[in-house]
Amino acid sequence: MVNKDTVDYSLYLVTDSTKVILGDQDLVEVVEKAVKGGVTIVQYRDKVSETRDLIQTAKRLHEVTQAYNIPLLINDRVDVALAVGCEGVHIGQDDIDISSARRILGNNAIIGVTASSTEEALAAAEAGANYLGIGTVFATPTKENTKSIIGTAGVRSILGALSSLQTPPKTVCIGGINEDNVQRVLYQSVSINPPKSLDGIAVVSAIVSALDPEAAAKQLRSLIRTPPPFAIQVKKHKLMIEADENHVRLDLTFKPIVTELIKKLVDTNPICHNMTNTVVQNLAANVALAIGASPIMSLNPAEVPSLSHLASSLLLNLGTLTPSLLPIYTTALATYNRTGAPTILDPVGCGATPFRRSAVQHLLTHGYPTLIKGNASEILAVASIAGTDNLPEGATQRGVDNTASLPPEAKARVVKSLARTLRCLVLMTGSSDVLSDGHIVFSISNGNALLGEFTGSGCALGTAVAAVLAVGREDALMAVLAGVLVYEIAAQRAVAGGKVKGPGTFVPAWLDELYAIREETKAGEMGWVDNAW
Ligand code: 3NM
Ligand code: MG
Repeated sequence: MVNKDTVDYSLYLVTDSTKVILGDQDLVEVVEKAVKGGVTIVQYRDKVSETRDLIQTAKRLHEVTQAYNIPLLINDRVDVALAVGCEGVHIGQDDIDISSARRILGNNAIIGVTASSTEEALAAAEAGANYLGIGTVFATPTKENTKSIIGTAGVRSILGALSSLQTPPKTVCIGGINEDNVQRVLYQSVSINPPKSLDGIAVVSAIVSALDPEAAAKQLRSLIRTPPPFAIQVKKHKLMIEADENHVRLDLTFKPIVTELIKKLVDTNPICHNMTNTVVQNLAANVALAIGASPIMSLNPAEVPSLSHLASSLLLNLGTLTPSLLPIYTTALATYNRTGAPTILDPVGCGATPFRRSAVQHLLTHGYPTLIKGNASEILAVASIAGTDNLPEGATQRGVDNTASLPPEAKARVVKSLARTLRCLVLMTGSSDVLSDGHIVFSISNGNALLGEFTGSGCALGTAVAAVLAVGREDALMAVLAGVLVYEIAAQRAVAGGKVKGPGTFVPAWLDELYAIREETKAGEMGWVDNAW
């Protein structure tokens, strides 16, 4: 007997009886293989067969699921569920209402409901749904004319709304989930504060269309249990002294951590894949070289698969992004996500045009960045796209330059809350740079105003940080801090040299100092970091 209150929703199989998905396979055989592979709950969804056949197939399916002690639910057809005596139904928004289904099937039945918005989710919870099928996450050929594609951000906001309920229903998400994205979907859809994650994922084609449904189910089960390779790693250092809720002051002991990371960069000379804008490619490559990385500035989609094995980090800079480049960036991000290498998203001018906003939304739907780096306007724009709570009023952006002026507390709040929402690192640059992993916030006040007097300095910072992250993924927060410090301390040293007259003389002097820090580090001299405050 299946107990409705202890059902395992982790790998939920929905069947399909159309030729395109099922092919010549026997449905019951496919389901049996899938259950053997580790499917934990099955929904018989058949929009084509006659009622007599529905009942017959459902009975055969029920024999299989009973043998494995997992529930069988019927899509839409309460009558079929009743005839078969299986564990329940799954109903869509246009099907029978929940309380009628409950009245017919009784208290022990499992009743699941499709929800694609917080309103639908809360209404179904209120009406007593045992679980929700949240979707459509990604557009899928399996179900045409889906109502709305909500992405992981949509799932996250539904989970956020449910988290306030005393006894929320269980949740799975559906639509385009497969081996490639399942870990990312589970990771990115978590709603923080209070934490609420999905109880499982529901798939059709990832299992039914697989060459080997048993192996596919087994693989999905194992992926569900494992955190994604890119899951952010932040070491806990005892050295940080919490100054107040939003700020962490570093005492001097952080310096060896930072210098060690730079030493590792200089010693290992990692390959860093930069997909950046045409304005700054040359400067960014020179900065990467000067600090000790080996940059590859390739926008070629044909090279992404091989570079993703060669390179230790990926920078995506949206400065001169075009519609034809966007799918290339998207594929690159997803490809590096599979290797686990750190990825850096620089959403240049994000709020400035609808194209840039939708590009960022697209990238965040189909991939995961380890770090999002931008000026105040850009970070505010990303925060609004990501649905971060409590944004300051009137955050706007013209062009690509920073127009947002925020008090330091507001900056800290936005950066921290975006990092929490997306479970990544966020760096907001400015006269003071603000960096957070969603838990702690650093302010870094190094640098020189001349960095703002030539084009591409912000983009080059993204490249510098990508270089340190390439060797520092096990200590990602400190790697970003190290990248910012090297870059900004070199600027201070360039100006302190006394020969800089303006931006024209600054850039070469700055490159010289980045190079000098690299050579000092190679020689074991770590004094450069003493300029950090
Ligand atoms: N319901 P696949 S999407 C059956 O959004 C179904 O409610 C959806 O198929 C919804 O795993 C969907 O092959 C099809 O993408 C999911
Ligand atoms: Mg339906």
